[in-house]
Amino acid sequence: MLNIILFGPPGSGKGTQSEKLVEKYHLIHLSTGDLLRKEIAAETPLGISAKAFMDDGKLVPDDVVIGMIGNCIDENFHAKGILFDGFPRTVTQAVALDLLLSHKSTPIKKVLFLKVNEDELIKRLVKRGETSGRADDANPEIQKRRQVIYKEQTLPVSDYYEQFDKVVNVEGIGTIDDIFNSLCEEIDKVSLEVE
Ligand code: B4P
Repeated sequence: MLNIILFGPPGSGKGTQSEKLVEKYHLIHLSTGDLLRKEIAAETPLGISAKAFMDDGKLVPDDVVIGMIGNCIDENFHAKGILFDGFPRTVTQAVALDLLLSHKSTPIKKVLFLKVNEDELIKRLVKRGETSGRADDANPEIQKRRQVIYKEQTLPVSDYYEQFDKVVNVEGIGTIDDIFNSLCEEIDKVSLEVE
């Protein structure tokens, strides 16, 4: 399977690029942000507990997210590959993901790290906030908190995958199409190995 992680800070364009990548490579798109927002909209018990964390700019607890992703991997085991968007966001989640995939003998092939500086991230999220209706976009203080939490809890995930030589840095500033092309170049290198 062609299993890829799209990694980067909040607002780096993971969701934007994922939509284009899954279409081109016929991958399953697993976005924990989207899955959690669906649970919230359906007012499930999981959604109700996740909402408070997300609205506050905090990460949803690992056990909740890992359980949710475990079910999705089981359901999509026969897919051509999975694009993980916004997951893993902690080293605990990364270790759990490796374990889940090792049961299926289908490891992560590459971690594509979208590099965007903090000023640009805040600019993008303020703009997204004008239309998204997301509570975590509405407040600059919450946006700053998300960037702090990213540095403390999520950035170490790239070191975790670095030890297995899986991380590739991709410039995340530029036009959406140029960034997409850079990501495709990297995926093409691994997709040849998978075929
Ligand atoms: P997510 O839904 O994953 O979203 P995100 O990090 O805010 O944004 P993303 O990087 O996808 O950026 P986008 O394409 O929208 O997370 C939301 C919350 O869910 C988390 O804070 C957390 O609470 C919870 N959560 C999710 N996963 C979790 C997990 N694994 N564990 C625990 N909690 C979890 O792009 C941003 C904006 O920039 C858009 O408006 C876009 O149009 C614009 N943009 C994109 N590319 C651009 C470009 N090249 N130039 C200019 N603008 C661009």
